Amino acid sequence: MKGLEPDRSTMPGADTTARANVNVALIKYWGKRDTALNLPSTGSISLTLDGLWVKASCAFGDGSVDECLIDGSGEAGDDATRVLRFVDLIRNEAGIAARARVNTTSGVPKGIGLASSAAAFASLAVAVSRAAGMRLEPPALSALARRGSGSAARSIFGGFVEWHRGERPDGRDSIAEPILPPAGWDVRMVVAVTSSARKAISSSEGMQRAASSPLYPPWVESAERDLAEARRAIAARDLEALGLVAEHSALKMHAIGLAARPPLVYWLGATVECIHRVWALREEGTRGYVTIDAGPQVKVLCEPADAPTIAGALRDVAGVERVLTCAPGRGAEVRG
Ligand code: 2P0
Repeated sequence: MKGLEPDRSTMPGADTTARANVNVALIKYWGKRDTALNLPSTGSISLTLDGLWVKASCAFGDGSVDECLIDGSGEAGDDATRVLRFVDLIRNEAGIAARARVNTTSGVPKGIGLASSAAAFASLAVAVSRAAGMRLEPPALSALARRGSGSAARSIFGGFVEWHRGERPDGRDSIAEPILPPAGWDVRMVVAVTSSARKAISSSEGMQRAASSPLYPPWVESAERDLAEARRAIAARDLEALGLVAEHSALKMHAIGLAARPPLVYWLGATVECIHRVWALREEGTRGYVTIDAGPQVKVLCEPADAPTIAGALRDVAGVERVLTCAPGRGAEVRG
């Protein structure tokens, strides 16, 4: 990968810690043009959120095997396999052979559609590449994080972020870039958790299933229009314009699943109730706009002043377990 210069000041063996926040897509990534490289069929636009983070530490040493601790557990499993495959990729890029000790701690509930994999692979990209002696600029870190989990490409940056589809088969141009820093537009994302159960269908599997839907080609064809509308709305700090196109992108993504074979429905009853509650508030003048990812949680984009009203209304919906309110967050960073 271009730009991967060895960092002479960070010798292999040093322990490096990095932290990254989750992001929520306003214009969704749903489907891949290359599954091995996590190259998306369309671009996407997201908001990185404060307070929902994953921390990763890595050191390379002379152990005989790689070690991976996830939230204090060293058990082998799908998550550890995925992390160690990512470590392997970076080790190859760095041209080293040493074994890795990796430790991740999550401040986000995993596997419930709160984008923990985005924060995990963004923090791992930073920590593991530095521990391996590389010093990568943010665009190269974004391309690297994407290999772990597509949406992780966006969590390298804070605030509003666009991840470009790219045209190249090798994915070098499929990287994210910041649109507005966290302080550029103070909005809130209210998150209603309707289930803490791990989802049955992963995003990767959901995206494969989406390809069988007759609504998939129109999704790809309409992506550029949605992206342009969102870019314009962000530049103008126009909450209504951004909210309406974000809501449209999310509902269109879930409509693909309804029409897929076999069908895919991530929503629960409480998910639908939350949508109606937000729309009812909007009729009364409290502006909130819904987005939903690969799970049953409902996220609502709004002005800071309206967040308490929206959070209170969602807390009252039967089936809502808890409600969080997040401000725009920072990009991935090295922590001492
Ligand atoms: C997004 N999602 O844009 C979309 C919307 C979920 C719904 O990116 O297979 O965990 O690792 O590239 O990044 C979640 O998918 O999937 C996701 P992989 P990822 O945020």
